[in-house]
Amino acid sequence: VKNKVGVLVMSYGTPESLEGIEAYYTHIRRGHAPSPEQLKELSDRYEAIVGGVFPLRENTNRQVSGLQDTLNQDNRHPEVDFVCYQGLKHAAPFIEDGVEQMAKDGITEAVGIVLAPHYSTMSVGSYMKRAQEKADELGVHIRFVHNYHLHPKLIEALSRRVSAKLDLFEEAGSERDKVRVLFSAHSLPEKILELGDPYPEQLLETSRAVAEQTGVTSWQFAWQSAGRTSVPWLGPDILDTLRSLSKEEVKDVLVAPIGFVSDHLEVLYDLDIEAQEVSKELDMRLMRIDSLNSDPLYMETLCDAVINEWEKDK
Ligand code: FEC
Repeated sequence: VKNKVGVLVMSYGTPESLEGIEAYYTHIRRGHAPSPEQLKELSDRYEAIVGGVFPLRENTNRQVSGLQDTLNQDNRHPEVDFVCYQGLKHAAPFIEDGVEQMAKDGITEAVGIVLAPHYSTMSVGSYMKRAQEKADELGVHIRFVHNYHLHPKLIEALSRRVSAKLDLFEEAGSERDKVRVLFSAHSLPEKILELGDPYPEQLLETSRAVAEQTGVTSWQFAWQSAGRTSVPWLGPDILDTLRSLSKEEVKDVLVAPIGFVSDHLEVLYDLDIEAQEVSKELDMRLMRIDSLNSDPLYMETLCDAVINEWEKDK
């Protein structure tokens, strides 16, 4: 019998249906229900996106099963059976449900990984904290992958996507070197800076590595999808950046949302609808790199990160 090792694969989570948006939004807001206007605004955004109303759920399912297959095809540890469990931050199955299911299946040894490459106390750190608490309660020994933002296969997968879209710009008659590449990620409240959070620096490290590998010299970083709260969020915001690029007479922009790994609201609405609209008004050509979804190179990145973390205990 093979030794079973649990892999807790954590992701943001999305509602099950339009009726589920209120409960989901209330969870994100730590138990505070949204106003009817806020709820309508969010529901409208979900209804506007293409590719299904809640593509994140299916994409996460595919990533989790893809990772499990990749782990078990990897020949470093034939004696181990890696079993993946999903744990979502704001929807069922919640992070705690995933840990509980592992414990029910008799698993005592596990590795946790988040489907987001960069570490922040407010993102990856908060997933880890919840998983650790539940694991301690149930006697599951769990270790965590903190980040994998410079894994060579991740950089390769992102670089291929940037190059593919630069080819399209060329085919459309633009000059490759004149395309401004805008790397982006989810903004967070500015207070993370006081905590010495590594998130902004790790994002710049990924951006630099991809720029280097693709030979891109004209690039910058912008934040997107800042929350609708009264506290200040990290900037510059991507929409403001588009407006200032237009003043510099930049005509072609390629957005590379390196902080995200899947097609979901923040990409399909905030970039493909909202940022596209702004770029049209500014008479710019805007393209975005394809999301990683279950690209084999991304699955191999996750697989490698999990195995390396697990081996630290051996
Ligand atoms: O497609 C989907 O259904 C889900 C898309 C989705 C992803 C996502 C990723 C991240 N978020 C992060 C931080 C915050 C903070 C707040 C916040 C709020 C929202 C709201 C929606 C939402 N987020 Fe999200 N996020 C996604 C969706 N997010 C909807 C609520 C309405 C709104 O503000 O737009 C503010 C919460 C608060 O008030 O305290 C902070 C971070 C990520 C990327 C890392 C990760 O995936 O964990 C960071 C996908």
